[in-house]
Amino acid sequence: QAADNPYQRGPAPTVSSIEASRGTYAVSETSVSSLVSGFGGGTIYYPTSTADGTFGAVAIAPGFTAYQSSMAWYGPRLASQGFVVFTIDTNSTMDQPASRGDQLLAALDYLTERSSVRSRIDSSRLGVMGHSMGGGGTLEAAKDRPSLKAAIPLTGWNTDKTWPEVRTPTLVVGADGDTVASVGSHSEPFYNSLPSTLDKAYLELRNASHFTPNSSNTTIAKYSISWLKRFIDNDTRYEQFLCPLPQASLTIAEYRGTCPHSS
Ligand code: 9J3
Ligand code: ZN
Repeated sequence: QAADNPYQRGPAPTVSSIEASRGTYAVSETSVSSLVSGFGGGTIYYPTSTADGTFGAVAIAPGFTAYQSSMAWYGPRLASQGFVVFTIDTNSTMDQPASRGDQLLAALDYLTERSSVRSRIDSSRLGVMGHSMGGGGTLEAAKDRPSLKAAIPLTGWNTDKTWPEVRTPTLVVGADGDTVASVGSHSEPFYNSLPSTLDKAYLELRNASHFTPNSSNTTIAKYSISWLKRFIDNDTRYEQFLCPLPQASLTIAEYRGTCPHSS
């Protein structure tokens, strides 16, 4: 760990390291019972070693009718880069975005206060992610808890299109071919309504669908890792992947954002 940033974890990143299927940390996992209160249980993925001190943490919610299994690939992918990752089930698969936001926050509280890995977590450095209604819930959680360091809604869905209240650096991920939560009705207004002074970005995946975030995806992974590292760990070594803004490409239909970053 560098003396100038006590939160920095892992080696200096490269394009290959953020695109890789795994980072440098071996990962362990532990299940959390569905009988806990406030959310539906889940799976915690965490770096096995305690030699590098504590880690930031992120809770991840699935979409409408879906389970933690739909988000399982993020567990080892992100934890191996140096985060504690909690993929959750919701109390009911029918829960709406506001409830999913409350459940993400309950999961973070469980993770930092009661879980078996609580001593491995820096409870001041937390983030949220989610798919579809879980992405809508991600915005709800950020709105309700401004101390969160990073938020990433993935093909998010919400009837609330306006998020000027958010103070958490937010990476909005949309899919160009999404017919369930079309970018024109969801991700784009979400991004546009976030404060112009906020560190925010909009990544529109090319040739992608509403369900693209449910399978391993290198573009989602590399920018999610960079966003979490930059804003949960304050790791400016990852700034190079976010600013200047990534160009449109075979996998990126559009990328917008606020550079340079202000936090
Ligand atoms: O979580 C989602 O996949 C939400 C999309 C949806 O079906 O909303 C309509 C009620
Ligand atoms: Zn609103």
